[in-house]
Amino acid sequence: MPLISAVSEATDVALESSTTDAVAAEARAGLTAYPRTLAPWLFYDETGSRLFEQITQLPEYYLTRTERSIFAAHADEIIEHASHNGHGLPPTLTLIELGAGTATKTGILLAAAVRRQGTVVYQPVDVSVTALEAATENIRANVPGVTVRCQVADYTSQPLPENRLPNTRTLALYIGSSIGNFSPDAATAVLRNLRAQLLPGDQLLLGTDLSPGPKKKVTTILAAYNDAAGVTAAFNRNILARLNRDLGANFNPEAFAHRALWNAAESRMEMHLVSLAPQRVRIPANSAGGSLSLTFASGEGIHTENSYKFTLGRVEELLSSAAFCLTHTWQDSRHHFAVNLATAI
Ligand code: AVI
Repeated sequence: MPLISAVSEATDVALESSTTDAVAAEARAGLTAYPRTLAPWLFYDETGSRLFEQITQLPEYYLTRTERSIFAAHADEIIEHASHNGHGLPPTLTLIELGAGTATKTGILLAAAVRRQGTVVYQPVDVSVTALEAATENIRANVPGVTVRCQVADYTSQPLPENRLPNTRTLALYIGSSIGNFSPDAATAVLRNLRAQLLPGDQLLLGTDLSPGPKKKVTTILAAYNDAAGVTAAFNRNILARLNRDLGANFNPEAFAHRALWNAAESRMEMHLVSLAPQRVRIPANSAGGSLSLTFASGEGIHTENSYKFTLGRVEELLSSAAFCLTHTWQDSRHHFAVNLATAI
């Protein structure tokens, strides 16, 4: 398994050109469809990843803070339950993290694993080399006893690290409610892809943002996606700026308004970019096809993201659709967020 320091420049260049091809294909498919869409993975270029880090620190964006508080309160218990097998010597956990980003919250769980078993192997998986470098640095500096083995991969389709030692069990972390950015069918497919690479008894820790309820108002959710400082608006518009940078398109991102709406029927937040005036945008010819001339009417939107919010029943249903059995759920006292532990069956 390549350590991050061994990721060569050649790998970086190959990744960059395959990413540009994927951006070109996605932009063509989404912007010529009706209604127009752009897939949310397009948010996360360098600028977008930086803006997302800022979002996680906003007063309105409760998700990251709340999940971290659940880890801080229950990390030892989570690791204890994940390690438990009811008989004999408990297995040693290896932690794999899907879409690890900079792994800022993961350190709490890794420290608990080190307390329980002395040392732990941590395998963050992410498409971003920069994010993996930051994750490695962060964990090496802050959590002694952790061996970090990075993998540059798209966890939705590519295989996960495979170097299991005897009497070890995998604890896969899929936290941050990233699962909420997939449609129900795609979420099942992502978890099935993960399940296919695990053994029975392996564990999954899944972070899910919760649906509105007696203690969680829709206005709280809306504010998280429409912050007063305008960082989420900048994050949303960056998707157009990215198409300008990567594909030479000529979007004026400021000519599109950021809209965040609650879709109660689907239990999801939606983000859109709405054209403020009639306008024409050009994308030059690229690997996906000839040049595109796009006409936007005033008020016409591009749907950029869904962020599904879950009931606990829905979490259980989703997990079982991918052959996982929900065993424990930890929530904050306001029932905003849930951290769910499930066993691969
Ligand atoms: C990464 N993902 C879980 C975030 C979310 O809340 O859906 C992305 C995001 N979109 C707007 N703000 C944050």
